[in-house]
Amino acid sequence: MDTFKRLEMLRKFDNELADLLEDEEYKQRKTIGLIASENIASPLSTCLEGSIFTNKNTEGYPGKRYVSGTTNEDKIELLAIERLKKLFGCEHANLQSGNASIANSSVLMGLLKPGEKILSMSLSAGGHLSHGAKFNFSGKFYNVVQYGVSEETEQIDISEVRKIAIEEKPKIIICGGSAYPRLIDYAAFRKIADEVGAYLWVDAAHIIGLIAGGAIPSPVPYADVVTFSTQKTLRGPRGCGVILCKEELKNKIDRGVFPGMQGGPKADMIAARAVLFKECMTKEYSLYQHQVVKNAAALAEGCKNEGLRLVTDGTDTHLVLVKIPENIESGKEAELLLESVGIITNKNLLPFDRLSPELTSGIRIGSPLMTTRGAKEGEMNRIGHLIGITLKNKSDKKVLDKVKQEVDKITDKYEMFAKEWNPTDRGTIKN
Ligand code: DSN
Repeated sequence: MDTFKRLEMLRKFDNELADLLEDEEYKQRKTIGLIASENIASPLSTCLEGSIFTNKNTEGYPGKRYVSGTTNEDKIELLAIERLKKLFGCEHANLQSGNASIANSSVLMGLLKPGEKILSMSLSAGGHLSHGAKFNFSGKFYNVVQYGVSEETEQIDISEVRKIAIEEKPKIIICGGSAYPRLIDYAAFRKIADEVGAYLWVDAAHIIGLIAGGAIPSPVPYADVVTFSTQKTLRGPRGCGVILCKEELKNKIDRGVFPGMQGGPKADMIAARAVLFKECMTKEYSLYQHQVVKNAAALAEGCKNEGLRLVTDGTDTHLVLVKIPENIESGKEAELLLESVGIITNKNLLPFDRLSPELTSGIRIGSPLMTTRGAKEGEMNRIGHLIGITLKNKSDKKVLDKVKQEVDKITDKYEMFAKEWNPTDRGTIKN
């Protein structure tokens, strides 16, 4: 149902919520969205999210449900799994988890006993809280050792990872996370995992769309397990955690998800992802993902030309980590200042950060959402400049007003989902 029809129905019953829906639609349209984990969900998948499939209980797996009447839902789940296998060349896939943190917890539940050892990247180096942060399920129930990045290059030091792995003999090694802008050497991680007899798990939540579109290399040939969410670069709706794994781990992984971590999955969520995976195989999708990478490089260049310093001095992906300049006290101040001119970012810990996670010394920005709206390198470069101008002139109302006017003009130029990325508009669906 489109926003207009939803609004019409809501207005008859709940004005408060109708106002908020209307305001959200306006806000998303009139701001430059740069949060690296956000995107605009594909209309093909949102037409199934919240559809009639939401009425159906499907506890269990296709052919082994604990309820009856699941014929269509079985077909859809099997189709989604087949599409995942084709898209990523994996041996097995599970897409029942309600989100990627549940998928990540299910991997631990399926492969490890409580107290066994995890080796993962620390949060400040770009890891994720579900990889063993002390306040998360993973940190409370498992024995966690972590690696960071080199102080000099701000990138993973693979010899340091090997040293820790040999000393600590983890049962599982995790790479990938939420704030690492560079490519990861999966072959080197595989070698270390084999040397110490550990599973290799790649959390590809941020970069999975780039992988699906062939814009960066895939971890699937190297990893025992790959997990991801569907709302980031993949460009699906929020929610749904996917686990890809080797055939030999199928039963452990499936049991880790159900009954290990959750009960019945959402059938409408699975249906929406099934069509999304088909969309991921189109030419438009691949072009989009290559554009995301080019746009992130242009955004990084724009920031650098304004004198801003970047973690690792750039990016290989969709994501850029900006160090706040000296006149700004924290990432939090930068985030609020940028929001005041209509540029949406998030404060982010940097490697070796001296500030708390509530303040931070950096902001994280990314190109997926504005690329979905249709922006190309020239616009992204300009947006990088606007970030620099805003941060450098935090007390100059005239300058900030001018930036705001430019943000208005930029956002007016674009639809929420550019026609060029929609395979049904272009009529070129393959397969
Ligand atoms: N992992 C968090 C992020 O990267 O923003 C939430 O999805």
